[in-house]
Amino acid sequence: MNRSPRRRVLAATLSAASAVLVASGAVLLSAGNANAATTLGASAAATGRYFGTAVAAYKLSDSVYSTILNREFDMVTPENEMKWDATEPSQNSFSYTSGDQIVSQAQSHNQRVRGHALAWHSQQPGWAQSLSGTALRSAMTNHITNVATHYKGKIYSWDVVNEAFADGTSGARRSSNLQNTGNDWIEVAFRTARAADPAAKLCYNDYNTDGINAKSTAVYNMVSDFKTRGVPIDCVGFQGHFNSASPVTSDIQQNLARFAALGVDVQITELDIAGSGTAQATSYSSVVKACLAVARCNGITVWGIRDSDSWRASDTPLLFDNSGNKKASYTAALDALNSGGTTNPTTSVPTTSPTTVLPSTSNPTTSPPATAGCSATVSLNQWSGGFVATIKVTAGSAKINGWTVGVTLPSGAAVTNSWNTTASGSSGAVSFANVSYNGSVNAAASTEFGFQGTGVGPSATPTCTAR
Ligand code: G2I
Repeated sequence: MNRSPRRRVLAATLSAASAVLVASGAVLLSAGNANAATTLGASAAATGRYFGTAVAAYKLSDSVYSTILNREFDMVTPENEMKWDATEPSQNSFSYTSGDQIVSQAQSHNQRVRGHALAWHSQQPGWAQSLSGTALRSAMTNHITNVATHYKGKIYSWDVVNEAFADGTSGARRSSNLQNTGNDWIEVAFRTARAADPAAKLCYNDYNTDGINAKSTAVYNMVSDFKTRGVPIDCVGFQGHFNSASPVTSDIQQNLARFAALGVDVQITELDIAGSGTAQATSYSSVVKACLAVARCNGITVWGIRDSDSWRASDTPLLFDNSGNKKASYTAALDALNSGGTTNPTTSVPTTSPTTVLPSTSNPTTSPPATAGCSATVSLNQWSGGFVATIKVTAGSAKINGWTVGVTLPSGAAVTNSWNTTASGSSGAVSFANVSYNGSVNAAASTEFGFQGTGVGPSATPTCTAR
């Protein structure tokens, strides 16, 4: 995508509007909700969603950058560190140092990771660019198997295939060396990723697909076909790169909803909006609201933290200025998140594993206690030898400020990894407490956490104790 000249013009045009906005900033400031969360991650978590950002490993030592990252965000996408050129610079020789750095910093701050990207026509290492046919196809599957296996258990979702459709009205696949290996390369990539990391959600990701158009309809038709034929796909990412030539349009919500109706989760994955001031803030607000209006839109990721971190820095497209100050667009996004939306986004179901949502009456001895100000339900993705449990915590008739969920694991089962929670114990009776950003849950609202384990997943309704 090469839109920088266009976007620079827009930024210049809007600079005057920005000054006006600063003077009248109250227009965009808090809506006055007493329960409003004060960070993007906490506010998104109150409706069961995440708020993420692209992260560059080499910036983690910048304290302004890392302070904002760890305060505001609960999902990270490595901006370049997990791409093919970074992870396999020579054929079958893998390099994970920078990707590992991002993962370990995310884990130590209770942030989940969106892996990006296993198969893409761009940012391929030179050796792959010169391959074709069966040699390229097997290099692709070897790459996916190795990278997804290396990060197994640490990735919430993978962009398995990125940007495989052509721009314009053709609805065709983008021509690329990967496409030239045969039209089935995308489904082969998804099946290979599922085999390597069965617990990761597997996403298709693209740009200029945010609204309803020929390109998004072509992706829609592919996802529909995959669901019909059992190709394992769990989610679709909409990059959300907007500017004056490709503005936020009102059919984003409708587009997200039509994909969600196919049985996949949907996410905004690389949001940035060229501009400044009121116009930019209003656009951010409308994208956030579109996601909140769709139950299966379970997360939003912006493509960088400060404007200066953006790949298109001259467009000033992000939520923080070059010094790390919150922009009007930040406040607009936060206010939109705090205005609520559909809660309890459903969890996507890997097509190869059945999901069981256990009725709350399944085991009277472990039903939520009558005194609790919260309740919890479990949704299981179970396969032979392992499982992922997603637990939904729902506040009762009053806001809660913290929660602890008790889960009894069957004999032989053990927790190996968890997210959005602090686990105590790993087998038998295990308890899971909220972390800093998801303890506060409004009345009747929900938040989600999860854990992965070996053996058989929990079969009884969890208990929930509120604070
Ligand atoms: O908006 C751009 C994004 C479109 N969707 C897929 C994303 O993966 C893509 O990200 C951008 C990164 O933000 C850039 O940082 O992808 C670019 C490459 O396609 C990245 O740019 C590259 C530069 O082209 C290289 O010269 C540089 O070595 O970043 C590399 C690492 O800094």
